Amino acid sequence: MQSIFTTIKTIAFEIEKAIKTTDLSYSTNANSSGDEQLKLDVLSDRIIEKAFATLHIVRSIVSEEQEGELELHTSGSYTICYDPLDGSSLVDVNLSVGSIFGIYEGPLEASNLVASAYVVYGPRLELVIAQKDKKPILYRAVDGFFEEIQTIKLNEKGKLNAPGGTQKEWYPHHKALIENLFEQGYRLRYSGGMVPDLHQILLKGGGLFSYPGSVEKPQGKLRQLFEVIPFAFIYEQAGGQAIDDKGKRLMELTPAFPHDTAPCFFGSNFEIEATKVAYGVS
Ligand code: AHM
Ligand code: MG
Repeated sequence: MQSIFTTIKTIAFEIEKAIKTTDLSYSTNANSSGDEQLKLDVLSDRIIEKAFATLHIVRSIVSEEQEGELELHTSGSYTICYDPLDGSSLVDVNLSVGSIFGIYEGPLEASNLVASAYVVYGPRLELVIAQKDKKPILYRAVDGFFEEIQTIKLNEKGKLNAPGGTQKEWYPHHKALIENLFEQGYRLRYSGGMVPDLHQILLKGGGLFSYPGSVEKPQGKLRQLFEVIPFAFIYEQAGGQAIDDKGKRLMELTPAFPHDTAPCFFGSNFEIEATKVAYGVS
């Protein structure tokens, strides 16, 4: 597993460089979710595929930017599901973006996730790695190397509220949850990039990040394998919770297809309990 983390560190430096040097025009393709792909999405995807192709313990990879699973080494044990450049449409306005990695051993379901990691490309380059039975660890790039900075632990209750989705499509009970948190003094912190938004809540002690379902999109937008499950694992390892709109742990999800999405709520315990009450699933 260490070789996977070492490879992710190398990938982080390469993608950071690509963000700074690649033009921001569209490629001629769309991905499986129908999003137009930037040249930068395609390049980040290639960087990751090329890097994992050299690692024999990696059996296969599944990318948000590609249709299905790509076999790499039949003798390998791990499948890595990744979003090469989450929030890439924010690069042109110079906001932070990220890469997300879920490392699975066995069939692609949340209970088989053994580790996850994300990279934040912001004013500084940071990496968080989570493994079973350990608090997630924050690393920061200094002079071309990642230095360990701290372990990450959520407080029981936070102060931040990051509500995703389109407000006019929110269900009334969801709107009530979000408004109720603001009435209690929570502050809005939402950039439109799930990596920096979830990172901020983790490092500032807690709060709620939500991306709900709606009448138009009952299953929300965020993808289970590459986005939802890797972050659910990190939030649980940090002492928080991560649930869907039925109050089920996101770590119990089994996607039917690689690009399946799910409504999702990540937070410290107080805010997730409030979500369960608002959704009538406590
Ligand atoms: P992407 O993988 O195409 O970049 O989409 C994921 C991003 C998340 O980072 C963010 O939370 C969400 O999309 C915001 O989407 P929207 O602005 O459509 O609500
Ligand atoms: Mg994404």
